Amino acid sequence: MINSVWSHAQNDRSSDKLNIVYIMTDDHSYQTISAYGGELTKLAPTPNLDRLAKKGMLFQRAFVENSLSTPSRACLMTGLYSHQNGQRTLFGMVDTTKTFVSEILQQNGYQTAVVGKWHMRCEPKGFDYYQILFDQGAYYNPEFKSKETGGKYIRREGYATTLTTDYAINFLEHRNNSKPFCLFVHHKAPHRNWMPESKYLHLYEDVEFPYPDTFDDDYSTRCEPAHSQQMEIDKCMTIVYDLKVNQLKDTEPYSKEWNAKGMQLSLNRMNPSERQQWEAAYVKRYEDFQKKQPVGQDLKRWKYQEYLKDYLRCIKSVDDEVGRLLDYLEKHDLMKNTVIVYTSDQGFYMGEHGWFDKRFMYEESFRTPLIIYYPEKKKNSKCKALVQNIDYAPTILDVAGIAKPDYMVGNSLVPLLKGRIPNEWRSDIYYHYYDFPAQHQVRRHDGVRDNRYKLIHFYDAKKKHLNCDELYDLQKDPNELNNLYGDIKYKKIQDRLQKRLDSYRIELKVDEY
Ligand code: SGN
Ligand code: CA
Repeated sequence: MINSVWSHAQNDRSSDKLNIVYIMTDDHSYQTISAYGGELTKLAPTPNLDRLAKKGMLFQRAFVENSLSTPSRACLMTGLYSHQNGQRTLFGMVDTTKTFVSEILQQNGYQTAVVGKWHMRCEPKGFDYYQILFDQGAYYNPEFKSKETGGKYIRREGYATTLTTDYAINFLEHRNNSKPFCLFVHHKAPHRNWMPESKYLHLYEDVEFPYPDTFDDDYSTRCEPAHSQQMEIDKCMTIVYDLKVNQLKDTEPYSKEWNAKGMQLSLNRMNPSERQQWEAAYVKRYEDFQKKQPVGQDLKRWKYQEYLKDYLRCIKSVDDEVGRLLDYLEKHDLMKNTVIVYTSDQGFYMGEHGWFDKRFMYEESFRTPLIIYYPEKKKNSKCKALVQNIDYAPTILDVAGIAKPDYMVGNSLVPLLKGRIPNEWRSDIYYHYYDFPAQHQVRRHDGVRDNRYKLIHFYDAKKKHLNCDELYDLQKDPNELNNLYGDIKYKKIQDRLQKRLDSYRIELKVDEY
């Protein structure tokens, strides 16, 4: 016994170098993490994410460079902006000649793994171990593929959030102890259509969630894109697919809404016991809907309440599973030499501006949660520096003691984690969204944000008359209701931001705007 412990310890060179556990959820809003202090979290707290925040650093100004899944993942892997790595839109394709951060880690002696949602069209590159979901992944009994399944996706019994954590722990259990590791844990949850785990189907059943200040925004002062988007809870959130009122008879209103069949396919994945528990829970919602027959503002509010219940139930499972992973790391004495990141591929609207989904450069979707634990560094601290997902690859490399390649544009967050904001730290960030026309119809735009102001340029490369701009003073107007573009009082600021936006476009060789 003693011998085997001794030989294990002798082989365990992983403690020389820091390990990395990077956890990323899909569409998790900072508004629904208690450590960020939002109203919703008073009713739906996240104790395990808070536990991580208490041990580490909470970034209050963390942003993405393109608020969509595959672009965000390509940015993480390459350390490049969308136009540099090729993944501009959801269905686009990352340029696979670019080196992935996982490849660099591998070449430098790290053992690498990714579990859960991969989502990109290319195969995982630079991973010793992977267990990845098919496309967006399913919540119930989803298909995963690994090196061992010969490229085939195989159905696994269980709930996506739990299975993803199982695979993460499986990697940790069987890893090569003589090497440091980097493990990417990419959850499907809480992505649309927000299907909760069986044990949480009744959670928050009697809770009434507060409405955001901008719930009934009429977009006056904003230009065309805020009016023409298709992400309003009111008009675009569907009764059957999004809100699971799947008991409607074919003759009843809403029964043939968009993607009602998609809901059926999701239900068909369940085993009889899961299906029974599901029906027992959602028949109540159906009855409530039939009884109230809500229309107009009542319908919008009814949808919002039910949307939040499902979304927050999915978050509850995420929080539990993050807790399970932290327990594992603690139990195996890995907290002393492991950096732990928690983030999302972008933010999400929880009814702000009347919306769900993301894509816009407005705060709720542009910002993303970011919590980082760095062993023995500042505990329970908050950081207000402007950081962006282009910084993640350089940070991971820095943690691993590997020099950042010249082509990477972001900066390592390690100095910040050690409690120091370098003098030359950036004072603004660049954003660019490309996916139009596409689902939710958010127009293409780019823009710049500094610590106080934001300038957004919406464009249509073909129809110049659709081009328009918005300017916000985030200090005076954090909800971005008051577009100041063209306001003479803000001319100096507008000119300054325009100049900065122009210089970003030149510097980064942006080819459309
Ligand atoms: C799916 C969703 C959209 C969502 C995109 C992108 N529709 O297409 O609502 O905007 O994913 O999300 S659904 O009917 O399939 O649920 S992302 O997080 O992958 O970028
Ligand atoms: Ca996403």
